[in-house]
Amino acid sequence: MSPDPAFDGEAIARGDIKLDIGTLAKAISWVEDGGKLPDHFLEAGKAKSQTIGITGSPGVGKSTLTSAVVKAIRKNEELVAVLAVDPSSPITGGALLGDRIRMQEHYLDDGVYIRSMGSRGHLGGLAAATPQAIALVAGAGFTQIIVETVGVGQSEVEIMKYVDTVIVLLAPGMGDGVQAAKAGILEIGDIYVINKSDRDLAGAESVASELARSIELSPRTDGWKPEILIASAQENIGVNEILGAVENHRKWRKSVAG
Ligand SMILES: Nc1nc2c(ncn2[C@@H]2O[C@H](COP(=O)(O)OP(=O)(O)OP(=O)(O)O)[C@@H](O)[C@H]2O)c(=O)[nH]1
Ligand SMILES: [Mg+2]
Repeated sequence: MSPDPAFDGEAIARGDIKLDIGTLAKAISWVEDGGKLPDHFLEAGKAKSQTIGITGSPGVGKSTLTSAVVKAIRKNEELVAVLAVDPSSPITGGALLGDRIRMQEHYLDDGVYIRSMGSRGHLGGLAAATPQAIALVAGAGFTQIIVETVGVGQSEVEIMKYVDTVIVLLAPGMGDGVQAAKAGILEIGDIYVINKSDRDLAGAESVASELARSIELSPRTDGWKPEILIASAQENIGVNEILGAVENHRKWRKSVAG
């Protein structure tokens, strides 16, 4: 589809097209279809929002954790947007339905904006649309933004470049997965969360220590030491600690930015 001619990047940036809930949905479709916002608008969006990316294998609990984090953020009355990015398949009914169910307690809350984004067949397009969608929701006043994406390939690594803090979700029994995923998601995590610890605490601890060893062996060149946390999104265990780690990372980023 070609971008909707009713939209114009410069007009949005100037504020001539007001970003309210109704326009937002259409404007995000417009960037998905290839519409382009000016760079200064993207920069402004970045400056006024805090973005958290949540990635990890299918079914690891990303949407459940997102929902728990949204709930925690809403306690402070802050506006929060969720962009659920699904690059895995053009037919996404299953996963998106899952996301809907997981997030349904927030659907009646005006302070929460939830939007699914699909690849429409080309992954590069989704990676390009993500920072623009972030700028749009930021422009509409949603200053806390969570981007959920399935961590299976290169396009997710790309998408995660556009967020301030990346949370990589793992689950017990994924020890081998940690090895296998090393080249991919293990490069991008600022925070690692071993979820589903309610099911297998010892298993979660063993994934955590294996991860700690891997990180020890190949420390990051930027000086940030990724935090490793054990949680249960479903039981709401460890969610405040996760937000604490996000805050630590934010402070660190500020300190290195000078
Ligand atoms: N026991 C347990 N189950 C969990 C936990 N977190 C999520 N689940 C369950 O795991 C399943 C998948 O959860 P989702 O939150 O949809 O996982 P997801 O990573 O978003 O899945 P996709 O978006 O499809 O990749 C659901 O049945 C959840 O109820 C947890 O902490 N403990
Ligand atoms: Mg999900």
